[in-house]
Amino acid sequence: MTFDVITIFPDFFSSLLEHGVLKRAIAAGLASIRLHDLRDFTEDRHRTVDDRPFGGGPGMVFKPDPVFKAVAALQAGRPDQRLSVILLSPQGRLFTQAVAEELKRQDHLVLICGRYEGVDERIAEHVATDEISIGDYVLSGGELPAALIMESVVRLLPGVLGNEASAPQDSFTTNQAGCREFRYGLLDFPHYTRPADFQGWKVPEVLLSGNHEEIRRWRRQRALEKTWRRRPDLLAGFPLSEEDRQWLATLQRQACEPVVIPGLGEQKS
Ligand code: 9D3
Repeated sequence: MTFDVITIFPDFFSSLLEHGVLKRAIAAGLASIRLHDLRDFTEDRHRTVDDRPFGGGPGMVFKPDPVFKAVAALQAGRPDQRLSVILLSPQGRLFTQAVAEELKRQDHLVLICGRYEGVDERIAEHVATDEISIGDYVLSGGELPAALIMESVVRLLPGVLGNEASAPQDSFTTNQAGCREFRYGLLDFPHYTRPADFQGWKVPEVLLSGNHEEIRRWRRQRALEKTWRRRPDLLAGFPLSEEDRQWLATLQRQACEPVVIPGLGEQKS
């Protein structure tokens, strides 16, 4: 899989390519990441990539011409296929594991990293084929989002993590619109390793018991409980077993149970 990254900070990516999953995938010949300095596609002496916004307002906007030229140069190398061109922007569709699963099917992606107040809208309209945001928080540009997307897509490629035949098992559900959709499933259960007692903080007894059925049930209950408390949105799309439903009903009853505070409401004598 080939990623072509268009950025004014190509150096930002160098350490990422020297570590972890991206380094391994590149070394194994399963991914290649090519960095393109947007300023190389300018024509003026100052290598200008930005300009003031029409209509006024603060900040600067990426000019359309250098971005257009950068993508055109890449497209010229692949005249047979229309390239997938992703603009990273806060206005894009939200990046999720489902989007990563979708992108891993491509053999070539172009990633445009914006900066400043944004990119001339004509790039989003006429050059990009997709627009993606990584979440509802303000960053200074698309470089970190591009790196994040490459990391999460590359680790799904067959052979990268040694997961040659990693067929998705229980990861798909049907959403309200009736479409098959990826879900994380539940949040993970807690993990422990030795020592069984660390500074007086003990590992739950059940995990030391050797009773595999009890361990399975404990882990499932902890995963359900954590998901119910922190990410109830995930439960909406998750296929629950009858046992799961019973445990969630128990949690709900416990939560509705009035808290007993000894002595509360008693008259002082
Ligand atoms: C504070 C400026 N904002 C005014 C409402 C608009 C804005 C413009 C450009 C906010 C951030 C940016 C730069 N961000 C990205 O290019 C970006 C991004 C992000 O900020 N959050 C989540 N995903 C992404 S993908 C690209």
